[in-house]
Amino acid sequence: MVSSAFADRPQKKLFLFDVDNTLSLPRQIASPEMIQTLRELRKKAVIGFVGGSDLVKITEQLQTPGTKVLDEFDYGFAENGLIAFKQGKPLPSESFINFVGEEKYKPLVNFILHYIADLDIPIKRGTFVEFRRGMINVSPIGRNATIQERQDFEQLDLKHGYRKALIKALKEKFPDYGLTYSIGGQISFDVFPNGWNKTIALKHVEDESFEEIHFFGDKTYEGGNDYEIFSDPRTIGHSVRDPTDTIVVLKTQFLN
Ligand code: M1P
Repeated sequence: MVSSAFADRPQKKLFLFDVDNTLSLPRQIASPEMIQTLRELRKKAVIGFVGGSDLVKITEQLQTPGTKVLDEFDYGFAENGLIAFKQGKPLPSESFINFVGEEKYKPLVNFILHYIADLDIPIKRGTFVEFRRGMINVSPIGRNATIQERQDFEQLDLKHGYRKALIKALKEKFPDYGLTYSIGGQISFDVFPNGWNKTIALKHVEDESFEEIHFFGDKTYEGGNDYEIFSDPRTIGHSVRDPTDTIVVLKTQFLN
C-alpha cells in the first residue's frame, strides 16, 4: 500500500527518469511534448526525476513558465539523490565534504586543478571544479562552455580520452579515498563516495512500497551514471537513446 500521499493514482507504480538525454537534450529545455507526456503519466502513477546535476540546472531544464519543477514531479532527486524532495518537501541527506573531510579534500582539488592547468586542450573556459552538496563535478574545459563548445569537447574527448586519463590519474593518486568517478554528461565527470550513485534515490522511496519502480535512462551501460539504478533488482530498467525515445516508450507501453 502506498501512503495517502498518492492515493489519487490508480497505479501503485513509480516512474523515475534520468534528466540529461532522457527527459531533455543535455543542458537544454525539455520539449512541450515531453512535459505533456509526463503530465499524462502522472494521472496514472507516481513520477520523479533522478539527475546527476544539481537542482539549479535540472530546474532550468524541466521547469515550464508559470510552474515549479517540484510541483510537476512527486519526487525530485538531484546530485544522484543526495538532494531529495518528496511532494516539494526536502528529505534529509549527507554531504560530500562531511564524508571526505577538509584535510583530504584539499590535496584532491589541488591535484585536479594542477592537472587541468597542465592539460593541453584547444580551449578552456571557467569553473573546472564545481563543488556540490553530494559530489564534486570536474570539467577539463570548464563548466562555462557554450552548447557548441560542449559538443566540440565531447567529440574531442571521445578521440583523446581526456576525462578517462584524469580519472585514471586520480584513482592512482588517491586509491584509499573510497570515491567513484562517473562520466554522466558531455564535458565533465562526477566524483562522489562509493555507493552514492543514483540508487540513493531508491532508499528515499522504500517507505511507499511501490508495486513496480520503472527507471528510464540513457547511460545504462557499465560505467555510465545510470548503470547502478538501471540494473538494480528493485527497478525495471528502460534504456533509451534520447528524449524522443523516452516519449515513444511511454506512449506505446504505458499510456495506450
Ligand atoms: O546529468 C548528467 C550530467 O550532466 C552534467 O554533465 P556535463 O556538464 O558534463 O554534460 C553534469 O551536471 C553532471 O554532474 C551530470 O552527471
